[in-house]
Amino acid sequence: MAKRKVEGVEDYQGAAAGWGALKAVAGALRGQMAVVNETHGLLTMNQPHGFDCPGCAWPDPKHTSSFEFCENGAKAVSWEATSKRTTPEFFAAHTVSELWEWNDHDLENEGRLTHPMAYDKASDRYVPISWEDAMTRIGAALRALDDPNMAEFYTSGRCSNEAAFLYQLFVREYGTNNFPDCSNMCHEATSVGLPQSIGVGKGTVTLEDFDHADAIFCIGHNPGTNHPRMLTTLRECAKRGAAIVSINPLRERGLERFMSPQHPVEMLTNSSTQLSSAYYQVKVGGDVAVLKGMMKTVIALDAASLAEGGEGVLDRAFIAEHTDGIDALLADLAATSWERIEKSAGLTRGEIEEIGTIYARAKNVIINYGMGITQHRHGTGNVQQIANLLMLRGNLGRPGAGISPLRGHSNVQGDRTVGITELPNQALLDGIKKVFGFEPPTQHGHDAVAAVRAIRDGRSKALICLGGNLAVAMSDPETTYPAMRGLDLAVHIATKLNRSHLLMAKESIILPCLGRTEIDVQASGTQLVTVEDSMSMVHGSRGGLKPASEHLKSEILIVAEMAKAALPATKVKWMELAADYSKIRDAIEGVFPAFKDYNKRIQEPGGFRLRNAASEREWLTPGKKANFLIFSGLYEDGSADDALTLTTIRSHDQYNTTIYGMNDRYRGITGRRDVVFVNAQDLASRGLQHGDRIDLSVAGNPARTLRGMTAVAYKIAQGSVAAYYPEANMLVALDQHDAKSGTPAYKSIPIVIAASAT
Ligand SMILES: Nc1nc2c(c(=O)[nH]1)N[C@H]1C(S)=C(S)[C@@H](COP(=O)(O)OP(=O)(O)OC[C@H]3O[C@@H](n4cnc5c(=O)[nH]c(N)nc54)[C@H](O)[C@@H]3O)O[C@H]1N2
Ligand SMILES: Nc1nc2c(c(=O)[nH]1)N[C@H]1C(S)=C(S)[C@@H](COP(=O)(O)OP(=O)(O)OC[C@H]3O[C@@H](n4cnc5c(=O)[nH]c(N)nc54)[C@H](O)[C@@H]3O)O[C@H]1N2
Ligand SMILES: [Mo]
Repeated sequence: MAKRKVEGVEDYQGAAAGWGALKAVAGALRGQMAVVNETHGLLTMNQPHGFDCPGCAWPDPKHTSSFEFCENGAKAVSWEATSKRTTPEFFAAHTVSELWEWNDHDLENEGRLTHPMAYDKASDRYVPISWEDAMTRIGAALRALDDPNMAEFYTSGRCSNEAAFLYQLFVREYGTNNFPDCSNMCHEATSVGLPQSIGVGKGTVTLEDFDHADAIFCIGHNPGTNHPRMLTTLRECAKRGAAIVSINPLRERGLERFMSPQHPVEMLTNSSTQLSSAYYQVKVGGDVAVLKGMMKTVIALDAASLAEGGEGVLDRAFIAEHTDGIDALLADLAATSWERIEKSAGLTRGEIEEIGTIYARAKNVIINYGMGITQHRHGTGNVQQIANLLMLRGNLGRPGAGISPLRGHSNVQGDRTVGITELPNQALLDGIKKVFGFEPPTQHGHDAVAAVRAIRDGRSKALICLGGNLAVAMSDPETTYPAMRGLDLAVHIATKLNRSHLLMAKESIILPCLGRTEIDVQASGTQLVTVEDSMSMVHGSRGGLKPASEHLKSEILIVAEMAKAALPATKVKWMELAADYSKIRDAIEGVFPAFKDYNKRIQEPGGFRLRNAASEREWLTPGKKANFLIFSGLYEDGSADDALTLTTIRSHDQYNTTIYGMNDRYRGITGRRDVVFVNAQDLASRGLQHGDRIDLSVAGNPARTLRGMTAVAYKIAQGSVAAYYPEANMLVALDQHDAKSGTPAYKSIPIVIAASAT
């Protein structure tokens, strides 16, 4: 049957990247930039003396390659380097109530913030405020709280190591460990799960390992959109003959085919490189089942090999010397039936055995994963089963093998490394005390969900945000929005206006900051900042563009001034540190020995790699071994029979809550975001059709209903549906999160769909 024609919905035929990407970049530049600056901005990105791309955390080959083309990197840069401005005149012309009605794209599309602004209730407008007054008010409000634990200090992962370090220092001297962080909504399942398994909460591979891998698994991530520079690496691997296996409910073009803009022959002949050698459309939330099925296959192949007099498939030497817990894992796998695995995975035993066999036959294996793994009620369990699978064949701590969580924000990993954590360890606390001479608080603080709960319950009255758009990124806007409107103080250090800034507290202040692309001049001269990528490489970033407004301050200076205003008896020389960022790096080195010779080592091309014990087979777990950990049972949703599982995903034209445009090219969507991707059979069995308007309700809780979405018949696993983040966040209750890590379950929401009532 021919598909019915639906406005803005078509099948996308092309490969990832290619001419469409070049066209999209040209469009992005035209839309945002004054022509003079564009080439400089783009050409210094990820160059030895340029700035780190704010797009994603995928590493660069030594930071010395010729300009690596990336469509979404170019969008991120042009969005920041735009010639548009959100000025005091703009705020004078629009009340906050009026701006609230604007959509997320239009708010940010007004351009860069230019002046510090404070909310004036009488006129319902943001009005200009001097930096001095802003700091005085913030300092007074923070000092007025009965308890420092009544304030929340959010971080979004774009800020540099230097800014993050100074921020945590300020917050700890102020007296709390309340550090809600974008990471809590992102890779927290990794940060909590991996240390228990292998003793470190980060990936173990380097870019060079990809040159030696025989099989590469991509589970629950979409590199064509979210880590586009990874496609170049995958392409090399595919050309070399390495197997690339994708496990994803949706057929993602970026995992299937990639036409490299750097390879003129491919561009000219319109050919492309096939990436995935195998693609398995797992049911949303079915990864534990797939991973257990793969492990069962490995065990069975091992037994068969031994029976034939072979040497087996398990890496027995590794397991004996380096691990604990294999017996419990074997017992758990034996007790898990194929029947249940097939049901939960939405794949047949034959298919899972195929994947398991590819894994078992490959000498060196890397497993990459993203939000499709972490943002579940069992996200930590997912991560730990990946570690188990790797450990069975000793695929950790040797060349060409390892675990590779794809981090989100470009410096989210670095922010964590330098102290943004609600659970400080003793070394961090001792380091701060030694270097700065004050006693940092030891009591555990709030993560993102806990912070919102505390704000909702009136236990926290102040919120400072170093970047981001917490209210929109967080689950459950119906809880989060009113909660934030009950604050006494809300401060947003930001580059662009967003919805979180429009949730008015008694006192609301916006502080505009420099972005990564801009020249940062302080008392000692032009400054450089540093960041850490997904593979623990730390390197410098130096902006080259003229700041968007003469009134902007760097995040570092803003934090320093805030600290000075809030802490009259401070022991830290804030202004000295802010005047010369190399002094901040010296302080970081003082607190964290891993940063030895920090200022010197960032001079090397490509920077330096922070040591990762697990990649040297040193296990920093209590038992000094890597642990096989059990996830009991499978993820089986107990909700109604007709329930589907909704996952929320990013379009190609968005950066988290920043909506660049309304297209999602690789999924064939143009000019709209109000779509839901559904398997054709799931539509048919409900009497629905491609293009129908439907409502999505949380199973068992019709009060949470997202109305009037358009159903798109899509190549998605049966039983699974997908919609865009953040539009679908109202379907995720605040309490729906991974019990172990607190990561909201943005990707496993039981829902029912029906023809729209509106
Ligand atoms: N251009 C751009 N780049 C970005 C971002 C952006 O928004 N735009 N965001 C940045 C950030 S903060 C992050 S965290 C990363 C996010 O990068 P990704 O992890 O790629 O993010 P998502 O779009 O959430 O998509 C995850 C993928 O998981 C799949 N998936 C969904 N549910 C499941 C499941 O249950 N199992 C499996 N196996 N797969 C599933 C989806 O189909 C999708 O392909 O990207 C970073 N880079
Ligand atoms: N349903 C659903 N929800 C999700 C997710 C999902 O997959 N599904 N993903 C989650 C994930 S992985 C993440 S990381 C979070 C993201 O959560 P956040 O990090 O809070 O959100 P962003 O959209 O990245 O923040 C955008 C804002 O950051 C500010 N900004 C941009 N650049 C800079 C800068 O250089 N400095 C400063 N100070 N501010 C800047 C701008 O004002 C902009 O409006 O969302 C989470 N929410
Ligand atoms: Mo993220």
